[in-house]
Amino acid sequence: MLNKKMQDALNQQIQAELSSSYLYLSMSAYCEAAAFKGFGKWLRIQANEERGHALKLLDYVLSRNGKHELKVIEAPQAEFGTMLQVFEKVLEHEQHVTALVHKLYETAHQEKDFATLTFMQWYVNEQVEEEATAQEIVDKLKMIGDKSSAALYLDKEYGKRAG
Ligand code: OFO
Repeated sequence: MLNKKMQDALNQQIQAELSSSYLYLSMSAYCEAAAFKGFGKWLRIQANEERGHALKLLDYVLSRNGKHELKVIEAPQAEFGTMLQVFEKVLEHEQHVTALVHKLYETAHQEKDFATLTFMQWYVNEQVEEEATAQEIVDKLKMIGDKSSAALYLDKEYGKRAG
């Protein structure tokens, strides 16, 4: 059974993951509307992944006989600027999520909740991968500068992401 502190922290993280999903869905729509369909698709898949992260946490809370508490999800912004600015925002957001995941991991450690500690390891690893991927896209977009043909090539490449 989860203690109250751990349960609250996990419910808070469900909200953070759903907020990420909502933010990426907004970014996806923004890219689509700006004719960057590949980045739009990439971000739509990312939005679905974040929702998956939230569901995994929810299932975990339930499996530990905890009480779920779904919180309000604020509306995300709708305008993001250039593609570089879009992905700089993705990177910044992932760094923020990493800090939240680490905080949750730390709480599990303090509470000596070893099951949650083990469960959260997956999220710690996932964040390493997600930050690296976002950083790579930012680096490539910086590299191409304002060459629109290169931007379209990258858009096509990232649009190959499979769900
Ligand atoms: Fe990339 O945020 Fe989920 O964990």
